[in-house]
Formats: sequence, C-alpha cells, structure tokens
Amino acid sequence: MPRAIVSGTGLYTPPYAITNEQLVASFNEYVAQFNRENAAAIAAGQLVAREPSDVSFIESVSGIKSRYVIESEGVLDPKRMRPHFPKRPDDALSLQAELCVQAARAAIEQSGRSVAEIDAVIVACANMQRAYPAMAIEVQNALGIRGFAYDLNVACSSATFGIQAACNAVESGSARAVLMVNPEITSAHLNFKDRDSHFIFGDVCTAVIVERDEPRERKDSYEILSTRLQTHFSNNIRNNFGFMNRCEDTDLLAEDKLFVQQGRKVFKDVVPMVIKLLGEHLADNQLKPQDLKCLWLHQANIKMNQLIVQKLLGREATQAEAPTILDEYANTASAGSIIAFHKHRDHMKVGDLGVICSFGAGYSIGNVLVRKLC
Ligand code: CO8
Repeated sequence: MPRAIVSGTGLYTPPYAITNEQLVASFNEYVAQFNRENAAAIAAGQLVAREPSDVSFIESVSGIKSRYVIESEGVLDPKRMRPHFPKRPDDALSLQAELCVQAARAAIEQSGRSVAEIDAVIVACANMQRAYPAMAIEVQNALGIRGFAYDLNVACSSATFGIQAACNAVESGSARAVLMVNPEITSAHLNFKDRDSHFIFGDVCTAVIVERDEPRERKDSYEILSTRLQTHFSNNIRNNFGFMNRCEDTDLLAEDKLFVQQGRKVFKDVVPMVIKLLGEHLADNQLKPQDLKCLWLHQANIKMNQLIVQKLLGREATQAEAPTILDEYANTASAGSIIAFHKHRDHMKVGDLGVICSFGAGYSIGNVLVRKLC
C-alpha cells in the first residue's frame, strides 16, 4: 500500500484583528442599549436585564486575547453585531471558496506540486456557505484541478477527519495527491450578542496537501503513521440551522440557528475522552506520550490543552511541545490544530514524532500521528 505523507500546509489569515477590549466595548454598548430600550419591561419583570462582558474573565477562562475576522465593522457595530458580507452573483467566486484558494495556493507551493498533480479536493469545515454545488467543486474549478471534489463537515474535527479521508484516497490509489482545505468563517455563525460565547471564535482558512510518498525532491514533509477518529453524540454543542428551518415556521434568525454550547459540560466531557483516545492510539503504535516531540492540539481553550498535556506527560508542556495559537486566533473550529502545525514545526528534526489532535462538536475527536521525514 502506498504511504501517505503531508507535503505542504497553507494559512490564510483575515485582515482584521479584534482585541478582547474592542469586542467587549462593543458588546457592553449593545447591552447598555438593550437595557435602556427595554427598561420598562425589565422593571416589570417581563425581561431579564443583560449583563456586561469582561476582558479579564475572557482571558482567564479561555486564554483568548484576540481574533481575526473577515469583516470587523459589522461585528463591532452595537446595532448590528454580525459581519456584513455583500451577496455575490452566482457566477462570482464565493467568499468561502476565495479563502480556500488563498490557503490552497500556499499549501500547493510549499508541497512543490503543480495543480496538475493533484487529483482531489476536500473542503472540510464546520459550516458550508451553501448546500450545493459543493464548495470543494467550486475550489477545484477555481484552481484548475482535475479529478473529484467533495465537502465534509464534522465541526471542529473536520480537518483531522479530512486528513484521514485524504489518506484513504492516497492509500487506495484513487488519488495521487489531495488538497484538503478548512475555510472557517466562524463570525457568520457566532452569536455576538451572547455573553457566554461572543468571544470564542475567529475566522481563518488552512490547507493541507496529502500525497503518495514517491521519490522526488521534497522538504519539510511528514509521514502519516496512523490516524484515529472517534465520535459520541452530544447536544452540548449545537446549531439548528438547516434546510428544514423554513418548513418549521419558526424564526429563521433565532438564537438556536447559531452556535450554542454548554461550555462547562463540554470541557468536562471532552478532556477525558481526548486523553483516553490519545493514550490508546499511541499504545496501539507501541508509543508513549513522552515519545512525542510535539502535540498540535485543537485550539478551543488554553486550560483544556494544559489539562490534556499535564495528564498525558505528567508535567506542564513548553510552547514548543504544545504550541498555543488561540491567544492570537481564538477558536478557529477545525483549523486550530492545523494553524498550530503550520506555524510551529520548525523545531522538528527528521524522525521526530508528533500528533495533530482535534476535538469538538459531535462530540468528535481526531488524531493524526506523524513522523518528520525530511
Ligand atoms: N463576561 C463575564 N462573565 C461571564 C461571561 C463574560 N463574557 N460569560 C459568562 N460569564 C459568567 C457566567 O454567567 C458565569 O456566572 P455564574 O458563575 O454567576 O453563573 C461565570 O461567568 C462562569 O461561566 P462559565 O461557567 O460559562 O465559564 P467557564 O469557566 O466554563 O468558561 C468557556 C467558559 C470558556 C466557554 C469554557 O467552558 C470552555 O472553553 N469550554 C470548552 C468549550 C469547547 O471546547 N467547545 C468546543 C466548541 S468548538 C466546536 O466544536 C466547533 C463548533 C462549530 C464552530 C462554530 C463557530 C461559531
């Protein structure tokens, strides 16, 4: 069976950074406005007054200091609280595909491949801009790639599940090389009016080239030793947006059509699952956590990552061992562990082992065990 390798990664970072201070200032202005406009109903006990957000709370519970967004004015406007994305004509490249093309070009360049050598495109992310045609087919067309393309959605684990799908294609011989892209436009489905979650997410796009290992000039490539995926159904992270909404005769803009989570429950449920799966996966490959030079973990919460690494290694990890990018990018859904891998692998030497690990809604967990080849 041909061996699958990662030969390149790419990152598109949106142009606008929003600090916690900026986000909280606009949120608190929205809250003051809401409470003013509804003062009578609040006084009569018909409505509950909204509470302000707090910069030090956000930083201490999550480790997030800033996030990037594709459009910041709408997000920061207390009267709007969502980005403004002008509708594009059907024959123009869609916004999500545009992000994919930028990250994909960087990954293809790093891999040293030409588009003619790529046979498949997988767009793997938490939300697709539309139902069909598949975003992946639009990206395939924009880049001039032959072969086949499809979309895949497993929320925050979309990228690791996408890498496994790409490995399957390469190992079975259905593709020589696969482009796997993660366009996470989280700002479009985050409720910026919700104090519990308004600070959590950021926009980004990552891309990975998975290809068949064959003799050629290459640099900075990683053998995919093994992947392991797991899912457990949970309603603790949920978004009810979908094609049936218009038939349900409910409010299409209601809060349940956006990201909703029971954050504390998610934290408690997911951390032990990740530790168990990673431990078992390593043991099945005759490895111990201490054999890993780097853990490129999902980037939802700094405390989650610290706990996972502490339990696995029996001590705190350095930034080189378990890189953090969520302070700058926030939670970028499926792209988080890929950003960490993209930005923090220069210290890896030939033969070093690492794991890309994602976890999130579903629940879903995905591990990709890699060894540096060159
Ligand atoms: N400012 C001030 N106070 C606040 C704020 C705020 N912004 N928000 C909440 N509080 C208050 C609460 O009201 C609560 O008050 P009280 O104790 O009086 O009830 C107190 O602070 C503590 O609140 P929490 O219990 O909620 O705080 P936690 O310590 O649990 O921290 C976190 C909240 C940061 C959300 C934390 O629970 C967490 O990170 N959990 C893990 C979540 C996680 O990993 N989720 C994965 C989701 S990602 C995913 O799967 C992808 C989905 C698809 C992408 C969607 C894109 C939009």
